[in-house]
Amino acid sequence: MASAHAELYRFEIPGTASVVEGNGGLQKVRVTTPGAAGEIYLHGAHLTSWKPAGREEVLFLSALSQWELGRAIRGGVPICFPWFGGKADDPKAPAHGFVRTKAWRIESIAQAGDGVTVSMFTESDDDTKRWWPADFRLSYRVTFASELRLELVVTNTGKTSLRFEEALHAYHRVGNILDTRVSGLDTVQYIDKTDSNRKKIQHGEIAIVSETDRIYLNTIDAIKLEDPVLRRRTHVAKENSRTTVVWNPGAQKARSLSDFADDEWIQMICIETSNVADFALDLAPGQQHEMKAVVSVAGF
Ligand code: TA6
Repeated sequence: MASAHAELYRFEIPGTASVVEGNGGLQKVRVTTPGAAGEIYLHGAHLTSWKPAGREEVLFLSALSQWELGRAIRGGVPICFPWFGGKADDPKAPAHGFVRTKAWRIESIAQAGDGVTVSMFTESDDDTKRWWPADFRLSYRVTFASELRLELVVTNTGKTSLRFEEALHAYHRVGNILDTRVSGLDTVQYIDKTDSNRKKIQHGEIAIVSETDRIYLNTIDAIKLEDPVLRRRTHVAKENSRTTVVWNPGAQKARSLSDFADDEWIQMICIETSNVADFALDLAPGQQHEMKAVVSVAGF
């Protein structure tokens, strides 16, 4: 065990980035820089905290989240890959794919302007091939600074083309979802997963009053969250992503989630930079695809 820890400690930057034991004994990288503080677990390369300097926590984390191997953390930014939601041809397969419950490894930790970039990776192995026969490598670069930059790079290391879905399933913390408004998707077509996957058109801003589960299609635009309770505007820009998922469980579904308190639906909204559904991606052997999200916040 000591050698494993030594393997991790060599990445530390004294006074800036340390590898520590987090919840449930799971290891995480804790970052403290002039631009921001934050943390990311090696379990699922799961980002769980980003606090820009002088501001409150931006990400939501459920008080009832489980912290154990084989279980996804509830909140932060789960990585969905290589499928989104249930696996179409295998109801027993884990929801949102298998990388959010996989042990990732640290590739590097490096200072980047007023922040720090933590890079992690994971690769196909016998376990992943139980569910999906492809050879792949995932690299995930998270830059904790006055803005949060997320870059997910998929490499096809096999000899045949692969088709995959991907999502950065980001849980944003809000003061009260009933007062929060989401803009940037006006006139965009979406799949309404609460209404038999019917395709509809968004008119104006999104207001959330009950379960909302929508895949917005063929949209490359930034999303804006206006939170009058926390007096905060959040901006989510993206690159190489053609879909955006918006999700809030509402009161009824919240009660059915064992790792989510009944009243927590009021304090969160998922804005998911993604390539899913009609916009799943094909990658030729040896090719790479990089999806990027950039989150910034301002007060008002
Ligand atoms: O992104 C929205 C969604 O697909 C919802 O349908 C809901 O299932 C949510 O993800 C959470 O999924 P999880 O498997 O993390 O409970």
